[in-house]
Amino acid sequence: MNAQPTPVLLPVDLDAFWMPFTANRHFKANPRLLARAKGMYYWTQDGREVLDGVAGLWCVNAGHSRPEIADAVAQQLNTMEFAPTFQMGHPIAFELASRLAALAPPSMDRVFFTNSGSESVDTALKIALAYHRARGAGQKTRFIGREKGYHGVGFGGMSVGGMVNNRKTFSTAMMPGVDHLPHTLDIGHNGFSRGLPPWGAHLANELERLIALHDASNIAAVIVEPISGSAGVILPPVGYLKRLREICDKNDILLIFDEVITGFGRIGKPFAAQVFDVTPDLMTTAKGLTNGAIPMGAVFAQRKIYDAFMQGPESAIELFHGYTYSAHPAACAAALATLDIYAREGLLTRAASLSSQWEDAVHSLRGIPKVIDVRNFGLIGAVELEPRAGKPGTRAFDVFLKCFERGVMVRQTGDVIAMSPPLIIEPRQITQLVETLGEVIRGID
Ligand code: PXG
Repeated sequence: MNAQPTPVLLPVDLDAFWMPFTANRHFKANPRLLARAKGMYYWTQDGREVLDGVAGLWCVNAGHSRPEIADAVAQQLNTMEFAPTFQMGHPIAFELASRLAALAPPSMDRVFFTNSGSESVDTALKIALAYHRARGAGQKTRFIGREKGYHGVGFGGMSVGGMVNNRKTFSTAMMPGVDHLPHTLDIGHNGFSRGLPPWGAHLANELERLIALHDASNIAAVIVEPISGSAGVILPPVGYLKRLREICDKNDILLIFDEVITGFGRIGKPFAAQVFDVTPDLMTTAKGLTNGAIPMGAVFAQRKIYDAFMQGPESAIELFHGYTYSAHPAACAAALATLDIYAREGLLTRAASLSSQWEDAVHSLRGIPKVIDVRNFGLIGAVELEPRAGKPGTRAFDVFLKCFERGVMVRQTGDVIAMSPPLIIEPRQITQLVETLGEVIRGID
């Protein structure tokens, strides 16, 4: 990549922007400003090249600044910048839904559009409640999430999520009627597993315990990420997801897969449901849907769920839910252009062909002092560091900062460094990413 650095002026004032999920004071004292991006790289405002090891935030699967997407969005904005989708429609919304349905597991061919992962999750939870009610089982209202799960920051997603920092401040505002399965991270049994960990399928049986406690007649749905991302990459033990599916089937409970990070090729097929051969009832997506270019999310529903709503008078609204920007024309244009790129460049299956090199690369970090686990699947990798005594998270945060100084962007959560590069990554860039990370970890106290 030999793009010319364009000088970008430092903003005069960093005070007004209240940054999300950021240590604002630390950042504003030491700003890391990104000014441009192309392909596998960002450039900082002072012109330094930074290899993107995390696809922005798990979203830029086809690499940065794709002109096909920019052109499609520009053309759409010049043709019709907005059109309502409440009691109206516009053609590319329907085209996009059909294209998405064709990528999804066979029976998941109904698509509800949102603007983010958080909205997708809240939408899926509401569809689950309304579905049961539509079939005369309106008492099925409880949800089951999982410890360490991340389902965005809406009240619903936060409640079924299981990350304590995201929950503790809002404890009294949690949605009622939610239980959590145990998470599946167990370094003692599974440390340094390559791919899926062998131990832990039985943890899915905890669902039976919760069913025995509440009775299946009260439970609407179970929601899990097939692979947890935000919590520091937690993989499903071999057989675990199939077991969850079986228990849900037996008890008339919907299974929701949150595929916000695993969707759109991250682990070698369009969706994790296909990789793990487990079809959920609802699937939440966002991020890679538009390559991160325009905010958009989508909830995929089994046809039987949609059909359950299509009762009653034909002129009546079946689901009182939707967003002003559901299927926004610019987002639809971005998504269609993104799907074209994915198809043309084979990106939705590219992670499968790179995954063994990726696995070898990330596992080469085993043996470095302070590395207590390495995890990988598809084009996802994580390195867990021993926390500093009394200062959890600071070691990995320092690794993140040092990597950025050395021209590599990784993601830090707790004492875990996560990596999820754009799916266009080349083998030499995998080497650069992992070698830089290894050198930085070796040099950190
Ligand atoms: N579900 C999952 C599984 C996610 O990973 C969301 C829902 C929420 O999406 P929105 O678009 O509302 O942010 C996410 C978001 C990280 C990281 O550090 C992960 C996310 C966002 C920011 C950082 O891994 N995932």
